[in-house]
Amino acid sequence: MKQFTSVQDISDVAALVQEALEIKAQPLTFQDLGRNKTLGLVFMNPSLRTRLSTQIAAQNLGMQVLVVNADKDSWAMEFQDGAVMDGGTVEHIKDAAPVLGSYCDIIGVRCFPGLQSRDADYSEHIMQQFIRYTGKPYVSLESATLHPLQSLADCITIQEHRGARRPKVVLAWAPHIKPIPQPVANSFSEWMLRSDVDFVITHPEGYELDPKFTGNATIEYDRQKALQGADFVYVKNWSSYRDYGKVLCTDSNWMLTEQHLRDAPNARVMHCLPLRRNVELSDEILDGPRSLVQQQAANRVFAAQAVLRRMLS
Ligand code: SN0
Repeated sequence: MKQFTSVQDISDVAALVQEALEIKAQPLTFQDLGRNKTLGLVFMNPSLRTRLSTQIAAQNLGMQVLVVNADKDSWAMEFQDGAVMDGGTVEHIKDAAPVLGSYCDIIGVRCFPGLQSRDADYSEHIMQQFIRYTGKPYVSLESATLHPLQSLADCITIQEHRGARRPKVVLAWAPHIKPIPQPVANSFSEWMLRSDVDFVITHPEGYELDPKFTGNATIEYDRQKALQGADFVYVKNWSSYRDYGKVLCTDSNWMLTEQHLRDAPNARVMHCLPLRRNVELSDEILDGPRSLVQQQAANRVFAAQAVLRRMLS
């Protein structure tokens, strides 16, 4: 595998989930596979789980890891082709990326969207330039539109906690205090459409995601109806795709509480973290037996390890 940027890079989702579960049972089985190989992680934005879980995964495979916090301790990078660089940016991606490529065997990059221009963000021009100019296998640490390592960890978590019958999975929009990008929701949708689940998305009108990622998923604007009989409820805020980057709804009733789950007695609740307690999700859910957020975070290691293992093999 040369690239992990989307579920489209995976032909066999269920097999990859299975591989991750096998790695979870015995994380050090392939500890020589990555010997003398270097993974370079570039963060244009903050990270806790992605950073640490990917480092642990690489370590478990015997790799060396280099981390660059490009938002802080390296040179401000220019991504515009033909730019006259007489302003704040110091070096062009065309010059910086080949350097990373020469030092590393696999490159991972986190590059959030700017939420100013939908066309620019959805063209993934930053990620595409990293792929092109490093010339090395590439793993997305969350791009402008997708967060595949998170979604793989979510699939692993659902697989571990599902019963025998096909589960009902609901992606439920929740409020936030500021505009948040769409990648986690886009990505979860495209992975759910490739999984053995019934998938429903619920959000206020105006929050429809890019149909490129939601395909023929059911959209139910009545959240109470959407939640009926749910087995998994994935809570997430995102800003509008239609009115790009805008916050259209601040109704605090969209925060998920126990009260909203009265018709879903067995529902387990998921969130990728970080999350705003008592804005997106209530304390009673997070601190209670329904919550799977810590299990999801723990599974980030095995998601990253399954992907890196395929890249090294
Ligand atoms: C990011 C997002 O895409 O939702 C990263 C999630 C892994 N989340 C945020 O930016 C949250 C920021 C905040 O202030 O709550």
